[in-house]
Amino acid sequence: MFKKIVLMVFAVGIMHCLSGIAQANFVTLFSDNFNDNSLDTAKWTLLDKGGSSFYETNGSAQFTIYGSPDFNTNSIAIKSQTINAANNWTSVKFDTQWLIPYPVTAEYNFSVISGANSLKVAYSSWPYSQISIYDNADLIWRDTRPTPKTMTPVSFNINRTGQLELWENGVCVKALTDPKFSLMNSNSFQVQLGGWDYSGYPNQTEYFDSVSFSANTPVPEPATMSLLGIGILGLIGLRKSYLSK
Ligand SMILES: [Ca+2]
Ligand SMILES: [Ca+2]
Repeated sequence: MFKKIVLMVFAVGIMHCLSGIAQANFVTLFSDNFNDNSLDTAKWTLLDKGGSSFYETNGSAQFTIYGSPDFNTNSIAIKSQTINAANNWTSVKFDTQWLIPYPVTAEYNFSVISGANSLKVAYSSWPYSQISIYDNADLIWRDTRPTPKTMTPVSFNINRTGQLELWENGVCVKALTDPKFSLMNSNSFQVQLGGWDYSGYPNQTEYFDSVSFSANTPVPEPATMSLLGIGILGLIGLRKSYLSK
């Protein structure tokens, strides 16, 4: 009986995620592998509010977060250049790998941003290890979850219809649906990676690698194109018959 329930839950979870985005055909619009030991300033702006540090080293982006009870003076992040997606995108996707080997009290996060709007995924390690998704300042989901102690692929998918999916290591962690999520009507994006800490605990480090942002944009299929062609021919025919009257 227990096994049956587990299987049912598993199936529902997977179906929920697959129904939206996972099978889409994404084209990469922005990427960085952090492999040359210096931050590519054509791609990124460093937002260092003080006390913390950023290095591109050993093939990854490394943030060492120093705590202080003020986000505005003690957070650190890198924010990407503007990434433009075609205005008929159906889903966009942020992919990376991240590693938080010794979480203590800090929040470790990444965001997809458009102007003043953002969707953020954050691990916080105090009072216990949990993961949260925020739409602007609103917490829209939170659950307990251990931080990734090895470099772990994560994917945050945003569907135009208002479905968000969070994947970790190829497994759907959470799908949320609300057509009123911000970013649904945006065509230009930025991604941001970083962290901050409320406490005074020093030297909490997180790593990111293999960042990419991609979009799925529908391409008319041959069958659709020929239907479109027949439609246009039909219209021409109608116009001709109208004019000949
Ligand atoms: Ca670099
Ligand atoms: Ca790398």
